[in-house]
Amino acid sequence: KNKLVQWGPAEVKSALLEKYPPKVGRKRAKQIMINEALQNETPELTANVRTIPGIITMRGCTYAGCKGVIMGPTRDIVNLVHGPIGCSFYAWLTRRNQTDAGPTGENYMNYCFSTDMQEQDIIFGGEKKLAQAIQEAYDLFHPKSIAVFATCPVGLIGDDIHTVSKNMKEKFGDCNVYAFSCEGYKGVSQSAGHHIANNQVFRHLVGQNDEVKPGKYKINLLGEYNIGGDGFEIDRIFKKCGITCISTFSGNSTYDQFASSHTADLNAVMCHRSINYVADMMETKYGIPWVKVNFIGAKATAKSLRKIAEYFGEKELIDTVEKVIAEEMPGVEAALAEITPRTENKTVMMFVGGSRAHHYKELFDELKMKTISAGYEFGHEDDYEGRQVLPNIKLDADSRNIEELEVEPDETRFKPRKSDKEMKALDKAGYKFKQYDGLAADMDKGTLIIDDLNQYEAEKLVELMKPDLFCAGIKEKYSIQKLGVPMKQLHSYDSGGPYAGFLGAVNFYQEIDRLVNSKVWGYMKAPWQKNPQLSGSFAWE
Ligand code: CFM
Ligand code: HCA
Repeated sequence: KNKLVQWGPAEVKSALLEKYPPKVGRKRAKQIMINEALQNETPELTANVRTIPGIITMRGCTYAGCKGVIMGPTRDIVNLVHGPIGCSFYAWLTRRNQTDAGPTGENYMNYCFSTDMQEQDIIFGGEKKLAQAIQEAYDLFHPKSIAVFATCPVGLIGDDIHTVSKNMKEKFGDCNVYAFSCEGYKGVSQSAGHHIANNQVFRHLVGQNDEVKPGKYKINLLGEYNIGGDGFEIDRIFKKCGITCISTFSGNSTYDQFASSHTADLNAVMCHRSINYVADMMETKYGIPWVKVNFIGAKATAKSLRKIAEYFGEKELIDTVEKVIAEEMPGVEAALAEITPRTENKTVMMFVGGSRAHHYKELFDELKMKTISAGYEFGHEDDYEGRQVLPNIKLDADSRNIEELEVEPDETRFKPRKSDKEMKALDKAGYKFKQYDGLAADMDKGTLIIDDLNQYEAEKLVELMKPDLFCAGIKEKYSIQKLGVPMKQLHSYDSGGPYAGFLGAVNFYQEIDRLVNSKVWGYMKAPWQKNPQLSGSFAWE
C-alpha cells in the first residue's frame, strides 16, 4: 500500500510542473525539492520570493502579518486600521487567538476599529479622518495605547500615519500612539509584516516600564499567539514548573507586558519566523539571550522545558521540570498506546505558514504517521535549514533595527542542509550561529519539500499521492475535502485546540484518530466520479 512506490518523488515533481508554461515551470521547479538524507547530496531550494502572477497562492499579505498576526492577539491596545472597511472586518477575530482579561481587565478584541476609508478620502487624503478616529477611540475607551495600521491605499495616496500618531500621542500625554507602515503590498507575503511589526514593537513598546516584576526564572515567550488556547496550556505548564513568564509575544498579551519584557532573563522563541527580529534586537540592546523552543508535541514540550531549565542551571528548577514531565507523560503515553495502532503508517501532508509545518511534524511522529510532503507558505532560508546565521544588528538612536527591510527579496537559492564541512568553513569565517533544526533536516529522504504551494499543485499532489490527511488553511480546506481526503486546519485548528503542551498533544491525537479513521471519506464521490459523462464537460480535462 506504499503510494510512493507507484509515484516516486521525481515523477510527482514533473507531474506538478507539466501543465505550466515553460518559464513558469522552470521557476516553480526551484521551489520544489526532493529531500535527500545525505547532507552533501542536498539539492537547492528557493524561498521567500514573489509568487508568479496568475498563480493562486496560499499566502496572505503584509498587513495580515503585522495587524492580524503580531498585533492582533494584544488585548488592551486599540488596533485601529486606516483603510477600507473590508481590511479591518476580514482581519477581525478570524485567527482564533484567545484571550482572558479576567473580570476587570481591558479587552478591545471584541471591537473592530477602522477609519472606513471612502473614495473621498482617497482623493483628498485621509489624515484628518485618522486623527478623528484616534480621538474617538481615546474618548470612548481611554486605552493605554493605540496602534494604527496602514492598508494598501494609505501607502498609495501617501497619508503620513506616523506624524498623525505622534501628534495625537503628544496631545493625549497618557496614551502611547504609534503606527505601522504595513501596506499589504509591501512584501511578498505576511513575512514582511512580521518584520515591520517587530521593529515598531521594539521601538515604541519594549523597555517602556523598568519596574521589576516579582518571580523567579523570568522568561518571555516569543512567537506564541494563543491560537485555540495553546498559550493557556503553556502557561499552565510554566506555572507548575515555577517559571515566570513576563510577557508573551503576543498571545493574550497586554501593553504593560511588552513594556516590561526587557526585565526578563531569557527569551524562549517558539515561532522563529514571525518574531526572530525582536529576539535579536533584545539580545543586542539588553543582552537577553534567546533559545529556540517548541511546545507542539509532548516530547518537544519536555525537551523545551529542559532547555529552559538548563539555561538557568539551578537544581531547584531542573528537579521541578523533571517532576512535571514525570507527572504529565503517563497520560500522553496511555493515549498514544491506545491510538497509535490505528494511526501508524498513515500518511500526511502539511503546508502551513512559516513554522507549523515543522512543529506539527513532531505530533505526527508521535502518532507514527509519515509526513510525505511539507512546506511553508512564506518561510525563509532559516526555516528550512535551521541553524541560523546571526545577523550583525545595528540599532539606531531610536532603537530601531536599521537593517533594510526585505521588501522585494532577490531570488536566493540555498541548500537546506549544510554539511559539517560547510558549517566549519562558515564558522572559521567568523559567522555566529544559533543551533536549531529546520524543516528539511527533519524530513525523510525522498519526501517532497514544496515552498509556496498553490491551489493547483495542492489538488494535483493529493490526486497523485493520496495522503490519509492533508493539513493547511481555510482556502484549501474544502477543495481538498471534495477530493475525499480529510483536511485539518493547522492555522485555526478548525474549531479545536489547544494542541500545545501535554494536554494539547492528547487532544490532537484524539482528533487526528477520528479524522483519519472515519469511513465517511470513502463514501464521498463528486458528481463526475459517479457519472463519468459529466467529466467531459469540464474545461480542464
Ligand atoms: Fe508563526 Fe503563527 Fe506560523 Fe505565522 Fe501565520 Fe498563524 Fe501560521 Mo496562520 S505566526 S509563522 S504568520 S506560527 S497566522 S499563529 S497559523 S500562517 S504557521
Ligand atoms: C493570515 C492568517 C492565517 C490564515 C489562515 C488560513 C491564520 O495569514 O492572515 O488560511 O486558514 O492563521 O489565521 O494564517
